[in-house]
Amino acid sequence: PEKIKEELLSRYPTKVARKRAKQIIINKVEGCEVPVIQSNVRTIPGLMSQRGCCYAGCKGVVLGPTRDIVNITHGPIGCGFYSWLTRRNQTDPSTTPDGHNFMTYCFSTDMQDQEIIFGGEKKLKQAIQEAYDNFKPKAIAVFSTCPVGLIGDDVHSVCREMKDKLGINIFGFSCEGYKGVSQSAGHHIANNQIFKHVIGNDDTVKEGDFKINLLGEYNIGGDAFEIERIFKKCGITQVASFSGNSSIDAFANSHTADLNLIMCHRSINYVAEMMEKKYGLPWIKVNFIGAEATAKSLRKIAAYFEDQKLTDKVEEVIVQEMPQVLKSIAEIKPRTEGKRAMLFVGGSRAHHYQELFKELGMITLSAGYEFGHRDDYEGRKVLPSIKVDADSRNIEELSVKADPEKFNPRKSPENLQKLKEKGLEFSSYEGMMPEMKNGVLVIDDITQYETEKLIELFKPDIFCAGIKEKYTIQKYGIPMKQLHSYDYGGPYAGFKGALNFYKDIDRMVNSRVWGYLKAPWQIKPELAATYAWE
Ligand code: CFM
Ligand code: HCA
Repeated sequence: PEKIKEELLSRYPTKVARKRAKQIIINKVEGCEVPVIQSNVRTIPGLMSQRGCCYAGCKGVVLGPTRDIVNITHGPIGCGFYSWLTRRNQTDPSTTPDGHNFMTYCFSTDMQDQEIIFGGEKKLKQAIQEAYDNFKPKAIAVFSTCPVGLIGDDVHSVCREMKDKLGINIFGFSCEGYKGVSQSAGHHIANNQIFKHVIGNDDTVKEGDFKINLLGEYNIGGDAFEIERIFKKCGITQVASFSGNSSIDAFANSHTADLNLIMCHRSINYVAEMMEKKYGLPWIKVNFIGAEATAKSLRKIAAYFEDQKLTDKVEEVIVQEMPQVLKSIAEIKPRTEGKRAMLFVGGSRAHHYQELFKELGMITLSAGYEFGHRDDYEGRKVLPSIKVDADSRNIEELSVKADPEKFNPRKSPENLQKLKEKGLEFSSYEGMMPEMKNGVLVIDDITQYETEKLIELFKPDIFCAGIKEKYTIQKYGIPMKQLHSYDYGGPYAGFKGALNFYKDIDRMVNSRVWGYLKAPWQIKPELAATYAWE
């Protein structure tokens, strides 16, 4: 691995190589210690990154999947258009009484030179009015793109004014694309505003046993539908989902649940932390990617509620669901065993999906996040040792206190302690590195150059990344799976999702078609890129 790392760095100018060396780490697990990996820092200008922007993390990721908020992008049309359902986040409007679903629309102020020069607040007001007149939504949210911050439009005062005028919930996000080093900043901004403007607005206690919220699950390719199916079967009541298949009323009511389940910690941990402080709901980490991981997560939920009926039901559901899974593994694993995968995605899937590959007997050769933080790699216990730099300080940290009326600790400290002693961990998760083999490369914010180099050196059996990486990888003759959108597939979560994944991966790694492929630059050498400093 040292040689490979050297090789990856050898083409970079010295200063660049020195920086990248801190983000390309050879994994070494000693007890529960792993090496430090630099992450959540600026991409070096000139390097081609997989990352997106702060606006994408706020509007596209966290709020995009909510069906009944009119999400208006204040900015040039490209930003709204790019974040318009490209994530394959699905929704089921039949579960809201008014049937509102605005996700199929793309709302934007379509900013022009005129607004850049004279300001865009007037056009934003008009857009809010027009959306209200046409759709009568319960809520309107406004998302700032880069030019909004640059010209100084005050979206928050526009939102306040229109909220008073129209009498519905209207709130804005200062999630200009450049606000942070990646999407991650946008997650934090989204969490803050949803917490300030929506959560806790409706105290109605709804019927149902074992009330949970599912945080950090976005219903890509229908994942949330499968998870909801399993919850229902187990008798677990989902109050709110942040934010796959979600509605604003459920957010407003979410503080009435008794437990927060966190799936993608990276994008939504802030909401869980703030809800615990203000309302007293504990949170636990879950993962529904992988059949075993799904079973384990259900058992954790049952352990929390300490109810024999629920425990029995969960075991019954696992007994019902697992045989198909095991049958499929028995059939497919002989063909996938020992195949080698690489995963470079986002801030949690590069970790979660290693579970599914493991179930197929496959090996993870190398993995990394686009915008994960050190805790996503090394585990939550490193949080106190993370240096807060100027870029992170730029993102508001809300100060949250226990609500004088609504704070209600769901379990006594003694009870929590007892559960901990039984092995149920609260407010905690392992990072990706402690769960990976020694000697594998863990690479943060991988560059296009490094991606191509890894492919040349390892020729993995499958490479997982996003749309921008897809076609060069395929042209190298390597099967490529998008772990963001799932290409055209999914769901991949839960028990049924695992079955879909096994089938899709089997087809990909065992197809011979890729071996026949020649990249255009292998046929016409003049197309092969050379590097400027060569
Ligand atoms: Fe969480 Fe996500 Fe991800 Fe993410 Fe994303 Fe996504 Fe992702 Mo694309 S919230 S961190 S910002 S699991 S959009 S549904 S696939 S990069 S790994
Ligand atoms: C985003 C969304 C994205 C992009 C995926 C990709 C998604 O970051 O803006 O690069 O293929 O999941 O749709 O992560």
